[in-house]
Amino acid sequence: MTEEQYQCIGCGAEIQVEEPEEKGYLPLSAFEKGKEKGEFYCQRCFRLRHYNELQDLDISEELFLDRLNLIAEDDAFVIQVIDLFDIEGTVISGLERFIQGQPYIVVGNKLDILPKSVKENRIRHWLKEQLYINGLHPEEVILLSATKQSTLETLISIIEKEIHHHNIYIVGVTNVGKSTLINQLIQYYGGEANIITTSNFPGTTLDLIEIPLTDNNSIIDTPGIIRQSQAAHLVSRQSMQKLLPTKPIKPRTFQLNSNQSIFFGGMAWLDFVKGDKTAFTFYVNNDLYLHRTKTENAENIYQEHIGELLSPPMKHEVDDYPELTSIDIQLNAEQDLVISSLGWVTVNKSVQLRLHLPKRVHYSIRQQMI
Ligand SMILES: Nc1nc2c(ncn2[C@@H]2O[C@H](COP(=O)(O)OP(=O)(O)OP(=O)(O)O)[C@@H](O)[C@H]2O)c(=O)[nH]1
Ligand SMILES: [Mg+2]
Repeated sequence: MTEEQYQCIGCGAEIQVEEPEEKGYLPLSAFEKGKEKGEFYCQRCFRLRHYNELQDLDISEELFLDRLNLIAEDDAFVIQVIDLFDIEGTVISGLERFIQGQPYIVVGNKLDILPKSVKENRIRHWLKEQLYINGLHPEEVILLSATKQSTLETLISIIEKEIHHHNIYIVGVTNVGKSTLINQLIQYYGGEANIITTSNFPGTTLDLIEIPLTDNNSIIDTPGIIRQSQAAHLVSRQSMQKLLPTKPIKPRTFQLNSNQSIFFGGMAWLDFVKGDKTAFTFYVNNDLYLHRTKTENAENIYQEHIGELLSPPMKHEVDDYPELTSIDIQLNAEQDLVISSLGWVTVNKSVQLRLHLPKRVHYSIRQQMI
């Protein structure tokens, strides 16, 4: 007996009725109903879409790499989506190697979370430079908000041109907004709203989802690559929402003297070790509590208040939260110190800093963004 295969249109997983803990599961009765309707949403997507509840799954990195290989073999045009809030954490610097010379562009998504005052052209120019530094030379760099149809014009004009010759693949790290973007495009081309499941939980899309746009060519959603170096992965999904902005960031400035420290909730802290009185401007989620204290008290305050005054992590997450290691940093005027998925801080004079951060979390210094 040959069994036909069905795919969940929410996440791309192959539908199965046997293992509730695995991806693509549907109880038999729901499976039969789906067959009548000709469309399936797996149980995990159903819960995510209706209750914003996520069933945890082990998601393999291999699958992602395997799918990237498919792109190299296809006649592809690639759109790499990155998150403007966490560029260093979401850029795939090996992309050119993976897709082996296929044409690609980069979309800087979530433009709406940058402070309202920023000049788009300047940011685009700056982003291009950052991409060059990472060894990427895309045909175009576009800034947009996948959640706002009105910002998609430039991208759509590129898609209109390329779709006649290529399948278009949307790739990127998890949670950058790939599926949100495809849903907008589906709607633009007259399809139903929000067909593909999206969520603020990383690892939502599980396999390729192909949306035919012409008789021959499709636009294809892909599962995101999971980056353990993003601080957000160290806490629960609930805490994650305290870290990742959904509204324009309101920069917060502190006039600091040396020997003062600032806590990023309980995720990390920064000591101002040496330098004249300086303005420190933080670009982090508006809901994240920034606590100022004297450096000599910082260690004690951290031990006493992590999980309470200093959160996230929340109280029940503290035991699993990794120890912080300290890193000495020289930060110059017009540079940003960036912490993956926490945000960044910038100064108006050269300063010597000490950053206390879990070892796994990626940080970097870059030319000032804003
Ligand atoms: N503020 C803002 N949020 C966005 C934007 N685009 C997507 N998001 C949010 O980012 C989160 C992730 O979006 P998804 O489309 O599920 O991301 P994905 O890249 O498909 O993620 P995976 O399937 O896990 O790889 C959701 O909460 C979206 O609402 C945007 O332009 N602005
Ligand atoms: Mg997705």
